[in-house]
Formats: sequence, structure tokens, C-alpha cells
Amino acid sequence: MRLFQVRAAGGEPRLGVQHGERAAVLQSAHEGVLTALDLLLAQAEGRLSIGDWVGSAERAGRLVSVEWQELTRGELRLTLPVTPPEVWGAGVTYRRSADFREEGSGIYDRVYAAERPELFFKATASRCAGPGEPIGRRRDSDFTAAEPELAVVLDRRGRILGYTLANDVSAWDIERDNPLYLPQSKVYAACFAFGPVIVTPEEIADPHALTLRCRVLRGGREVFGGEASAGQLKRPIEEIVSFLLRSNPIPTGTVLSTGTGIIQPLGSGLEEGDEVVVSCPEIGELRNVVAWV
Ligand code: DO4
Ligand code: MG
Repeated sequence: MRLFQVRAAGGEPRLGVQHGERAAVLQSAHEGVLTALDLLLAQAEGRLSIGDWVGSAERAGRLVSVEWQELTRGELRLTLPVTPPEVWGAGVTYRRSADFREEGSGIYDRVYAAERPELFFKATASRCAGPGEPIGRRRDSDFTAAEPELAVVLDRRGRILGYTLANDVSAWDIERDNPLYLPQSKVYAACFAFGPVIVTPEEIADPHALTLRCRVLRGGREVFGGEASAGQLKRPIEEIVSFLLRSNPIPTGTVLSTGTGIIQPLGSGLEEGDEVVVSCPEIGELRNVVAWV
């Protein structure tokens, strides 16, 4: 099942369910469910099955059908598919990311080879951008890049509630200046985008078989394109999750982004107005335009 959320100006997020070009939006709470996280959690806890709940909400007239494309331009707009209390990132999980970052210090090669992964606090909900919302480029960065990543939504026990696409937008020049500046390269306004939907685990037989693609469009022309398979991840996603939970309780709805395998070359960073498109056939397409923050 593919779950999303919409919001009218000034309104609270509401759950929707996508089937291809059609979608259905929840009009009011049904069986105690109003948001995507309510539904994901209810299924994970064995209180309902999402398929049965959708059927029952349709019969009760609570799910109203809409065109998917309308949700990208109408009054009711796509927003974050869950409101995450915390967002964490994993780093240097692909050889390509280690090679690009390593400049002789040895730290990136060491963490790529080490048992313990790199994990960092990435964002709060207020720093996240949903589908179609602007992503940020810091005014004090000359080289900010997209980091297209597969992300998971977790419950407090670390169970994977669903998969989504993410963009761990990062000021690479600040990180390259000194690795101790990592939090400033990673955490700022609109530094993390994710969506458009959360795909439930029963639809993704093997997350490591997913291939992500990224395009950066400037004035409609592609100025960068790249792809990576999650099969190139150095370690399984469950292992990254288990390290995140070591002595570190996480709240339900936490998003963990699993690292980038797609690298924009030096000198081709994001400009204001660029559109970044992260896509994966099994999940959809996440589009965001870059804005100064
Ligand atoms: O160490 C820097 C961060 C790496 C990262 O975000 C990634 O590899 O995706
Ligand atoms: Mg990253």
C-alpha cells in the first residue's frame, strides 16, 4: 500500500492512499485513524490490516477519490507523508560516497570499512520539505548537493513501518573544510526532503533490490543525472537500524535515511531554482526546487 498525506492551507495533515494515477483522501477520522502514521502503527501492532481498513473507510464514504496530479497543484497539496519527530542519517554507506569524500585523512575509508556505521542527527519536522516544497541552500555555502537516499520510517522498537525516498541535502564545501563542521553542513532550514509516499513493507519484497535515480533540472534542462542500487549498500538496512537503536531510544515515526550512492561532481552543485527529482519505480518521484535559506 502507498500512503501519503495532504494539507489544505493552514490545515492539519490528512491521510491518503495512492493507486496509480488515482488517489483517495480521508475526510475525517475512521476507526481512530487520521494520519498515515496512525494507520502504519495500527497495522504494525496487529490492530488492523491496511487493506481491510481501506475497504471499510471506502464503504463508510470517508475516503474520497481524487486525481494524483491534482494533489501537486490544487488547494489540497501533498505534504510530508509522516510528521517525523526525529530524522537521522547514515553516512558513507556506499563505496562511491567514501571515495568522493576521502581526501587523504583516512576517516571516510575507515568508517566505510568499520563495523560501526556513521549515524548523525539530520533534522526535525520543521526542517523537512515534503513533495513540491522548497529545499534549502545555505547562504554561506558555495557547493551544496543533493543526496538521494532510500529512507525508512521506524517505530520505537526499530521495526520498519515503510519505505520512502529522501534527499539529504548537504553543504559539502562546509563538510570538506573540516569534518567537525558536519552538523552545519547537514542541519539547517529545509535540509531534508522526503516522500511522496510511504510504501508498506509487504510491497517491497527486497529493499536492497531498489534502484534510485536522481536528475537535477535547470530551466527544464538536465544538468546532472545519476543512479545507484540499494544493493550497493555496504551493510543491510536492518543493521543500520540496530546501531541507531543502541542506547538511543527513538520515537515512533522516526525517519532514517540510509546514505547516498549518487554523487554530484565537484563544481556542479545546486543553484537556486534547480529542480531535484529523486525517483524509484516502486516508490514514486520526489520533486523539490532549491531556494536560498
Ligand atoms: O560523512 C558525511 C555524511 C555522509 C552522507 O550523508 C552520505 O554518505 O549519505
Ligand atoms: Mg547522506
